[in-house]
Amino acid sequence: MLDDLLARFRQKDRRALARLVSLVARGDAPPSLWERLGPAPGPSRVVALTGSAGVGKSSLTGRLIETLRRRGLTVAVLACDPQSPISGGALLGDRLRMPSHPDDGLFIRSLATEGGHGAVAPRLADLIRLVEAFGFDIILVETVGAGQGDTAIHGLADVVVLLLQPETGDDIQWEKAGILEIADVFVIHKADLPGAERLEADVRANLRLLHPQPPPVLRVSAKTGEGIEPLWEAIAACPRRRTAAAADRGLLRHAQELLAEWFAAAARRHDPHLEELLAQWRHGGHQAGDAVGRLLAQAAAELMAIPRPERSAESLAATSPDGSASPAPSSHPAVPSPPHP
Ligand SMILES: Nc1nc2c(ncn2[C@@H]2O[C@H](COP(=O)(O)OP(=O)(O)OP(=O)(O)O)[C@@H](O)[C@H]2O)c(=O)[nH]1
Ligand SMILES: [Mg+2]
Repeated sequence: MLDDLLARFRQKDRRALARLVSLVARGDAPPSLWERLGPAPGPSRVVALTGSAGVGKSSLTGRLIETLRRRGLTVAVLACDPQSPISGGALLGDRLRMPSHPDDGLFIRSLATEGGHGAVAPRLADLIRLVEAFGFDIILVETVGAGQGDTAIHGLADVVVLLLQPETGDDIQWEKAGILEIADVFVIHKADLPGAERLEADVRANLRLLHPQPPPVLRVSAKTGEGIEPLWEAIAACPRRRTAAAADRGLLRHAQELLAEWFAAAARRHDPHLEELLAQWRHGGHQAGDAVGRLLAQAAAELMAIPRPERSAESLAATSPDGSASPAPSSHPAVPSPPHP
C-alpha cells in the first residue's frame, strides 16, 4: 500500500498526499516513510500565522492564498485547530472554501491540536516535512497563540507572523512572555476597526525597547484587503530561518563524519600517536576534555597537512549557502550530502 501511495505522491497526486498526511497526523506512518520519501524538490517557505483566537488568522490565510496563487506560487495550509479535526474549507470561514474544482496548487488541511504542544498539532514537524517533499512553494501554518505553542512554532517556521487586533479589551494580548521575541513580522490586524493606529504605536514603542532593529509592523485588514501585498513583501524579505540553521547543523555533521573517518583510518594503520593516546585513555591517564583536545589536535594536524582539494570543495559544495543539497553527486562516501532541511 505504501509503495502505491508513494508512487502516486511522486506523481503529484494530491489524494495520495492527503492519505499520507492522515497517516502521519495519526502517528501511523511507518518509519521507513521518511527515507523513501526522498529529498524535497526545493525548500518551501514555511510561514506561521499566530495570534489569539478570533484575531483573523484564517481570514488572512485566505487572503494570502489569493495573493500567492495570483503570483503562481503553490500553497499548502496546515491549520492547527484546537477544536476541530475536520478538514477543509469550513475552517477558513465563509470567505474561503476549498475550491470545488481541485486547484492543484493548493492543499488545505486542518489538524486537531489535541495532544500537541499547546497551539501546535502533534507531529507538525513531520507534516511540514511531508508537504515540503510534495513540493509546495509556500506552507502556511495557522496556530492559536497560546504562549507555549508559539515558542514551538518558532523552530519549525521560517517566518512567524503575529496578529494583534485593536480594542479587544485584552491589553496584554501581545505582552505575553516571549511572544514579542519570537515574531518576525507584526500585523495590526482588522485595521478597518478603530484603534488600529494606537495599537500600532504601542507595539512599535515596545519593540524599540526590545530590538535594536525592530521587525516590520504592518496594518492589515483581511476584510478590506488593505496591506495584504505589503505583508507578503515583508514575509518574503525575511531570511529562511530553517535553512540557515540546517546549513549550520550540516557543517557540524560534516565535521563529525570527517573525524570519524579519520579515526577509523588512523586506527586501521596503527597510527603510533593515536595508539599512544588510546593506551593512556584506557588506563585513565587523561581527563576526557584533555584527551578530546589531543585527539582533535592530531586529526586537525593531519587533515590540514594533507591537501585534499577534492574533499574540501566537495564538503563546501554539499551545502550551498541557501542550505540546499548540491546537485553534484558526492564521490566521497564518508561525506554524504546533507538531507534536505
Ligand atoms: N473587522 C474585521 N473583522 C475581521 C477581519 N478579519 C477577520 N475578521 C472577523 O474576525 C472573526 C474571526 O476571524 P477568523 O479568521 O476565523 O479568526 P481566527 O484567528 O482564524 O480564529 P480562530 O481560528 O478561531 O482562532 C470573523 O468574524 C471574521 O469575519 C478584518 O480584517 N476586519
Ligand atoms: Mg482560524
